[in-house]
Amino acid sequence: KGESGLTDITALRQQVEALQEQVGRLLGAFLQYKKMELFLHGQSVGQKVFKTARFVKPFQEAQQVCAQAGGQLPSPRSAAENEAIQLVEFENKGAAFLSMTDSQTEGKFIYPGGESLVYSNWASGEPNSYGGNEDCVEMYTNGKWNDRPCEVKRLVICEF
Ligand code: 293
Ligand code: CA
Repeated sequence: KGESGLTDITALRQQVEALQEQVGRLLGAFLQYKKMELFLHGQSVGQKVFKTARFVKPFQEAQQVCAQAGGQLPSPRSAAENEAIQLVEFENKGAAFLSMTDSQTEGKFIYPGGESLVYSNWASGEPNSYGGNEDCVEMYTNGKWNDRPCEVKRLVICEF
């Protein structure tokens, strides 16, 4: 009995070693894919990844593009996240839509889930609801935000 117990431990040791090797190879392959995915059109910050579709769309269609891909439009909740989005814009030469709108209550911008903003980076004088029809938000390539009509076409960046 004592002997078969030792055999069991030896077998388990070998299985653990084999698993460690598999996890190591998996991690290597994962890091390779991560590099490839973020190359040129993506940025990762904390747990979030921002990636551009490299085309422009009006807000509603942009929203659908990101949802279809299993993501959502960018909701920068810190200066670091805002800067990551700005970098993606820089590489793709254009202002992008953010996720937030004040469609529900004029002047009160909220995230898609309904939560109030925890971070903002409005350009000076914004949001000004210019012309009375600016319920969406674009991020200029300098990182500052401006409310804009949802009908204009802006670079699609998704948050994953
Ligand atoms: C007005 C005044 C400009 C400002 C612009 C944007 C439009 O034209 O200074 O840049 O509105 O707020 O969304
Ligand atoms: Ca504006």
